Amino acid sequence: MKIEQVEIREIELPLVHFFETSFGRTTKRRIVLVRVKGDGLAGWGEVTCGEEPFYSHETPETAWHILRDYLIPWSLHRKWSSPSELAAHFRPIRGHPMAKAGLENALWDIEAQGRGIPLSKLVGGTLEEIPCGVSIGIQDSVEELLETIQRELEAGYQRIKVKIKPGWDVEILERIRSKFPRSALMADANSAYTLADLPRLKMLDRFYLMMVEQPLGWEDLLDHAKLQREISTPVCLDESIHTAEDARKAIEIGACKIINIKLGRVGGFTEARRVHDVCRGKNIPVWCGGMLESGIGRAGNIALASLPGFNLPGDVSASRRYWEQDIIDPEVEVTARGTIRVPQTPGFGYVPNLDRIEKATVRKETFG
Ligand code: OSB
Ligand code: MG
Repeated sequence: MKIEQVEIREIELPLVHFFETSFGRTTKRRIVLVRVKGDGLAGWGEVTCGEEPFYSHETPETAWHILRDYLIPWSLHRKWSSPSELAAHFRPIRGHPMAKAGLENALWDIEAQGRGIPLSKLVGGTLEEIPCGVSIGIQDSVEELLETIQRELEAGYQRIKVKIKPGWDVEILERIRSKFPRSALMADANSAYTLADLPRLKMLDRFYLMMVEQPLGWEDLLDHAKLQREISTPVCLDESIHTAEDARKAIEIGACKIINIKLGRVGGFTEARRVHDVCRGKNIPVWCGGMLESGIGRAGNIALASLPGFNLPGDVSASRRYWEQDIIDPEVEVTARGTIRVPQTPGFGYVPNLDRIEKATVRKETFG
């Protein structure tokens, strides 16, 4: 496949409800989309970074810079025999996995279209339906949180994830457990604690959570291993796992019992599949995380979550939880049993709504 043209654009999409984590509140997403033309086809990818360098160092601005000045010049007008070659070619550029994933994943879309098969099949997916959970941000009050949980459980979602931070943790979980004693529940701290909080973190064991996600430092493995020895709740790593090598090391030292795989955080499908394979070989369950993606990134997540090792419900949920109107047709919908059907049409399986994308665009640059 030859890359003939690359277009990057930034779109702005307001969230239907704000999303708050230990690092802050988001009300409107700024999303960089990548469209690649090659072999007479067009493929799409999404850069999943946050607006601010709080989840990771990447922002729409850094992604734009790295795409424009490195990734696009390094790949344009060249021939690639597989999208995986791109990941290897980009290796000298340190970091910036989300910018890399935006471009690489567009190539996977083209490759799937060219072969006339769904993206999920191309990347090795086997599930036809993926189990879904929801990630619920910090709310203005516990009552609002409890109402939201109730609504999502009624919609059929198979597990609830709530965000925690010091001051919004044990008391909140107590309230949730007294109202929903039997629901599959987990908590994500987005690195809001340190080992000095060990007494507090030990209290989490009272709530028989499926797991606690990324309680400690965003690049830490060692302290997570120390913590895991002190608590019975399984530790799941998100922020700390950037590569398959990170996953191997984390598992080896006992830093986690579960891993959240995000396409952007690990740099695209090539590395995401490697992380999946390492975990599968060690019997470590994985699930697909989310980054408040538009339909384009969401479609990639659905394909990833169809791989055989994804045996826990992920954070991939319906478009309508995020957007008034998504930028793909049809929108992503969730069945009453809390699953998403993996699309079976060639490519990423949904149609980008060019009209809506154009209306949301705030800047655009074309290369080649
Ligand atoms: O830590 O998983 C996270 C959103 C933005 C940044 C980090 C995270 C999240 C989520 C939301 O939990 C997942 C989603 O619904 O897309
Ligand atoms: Mg997380």
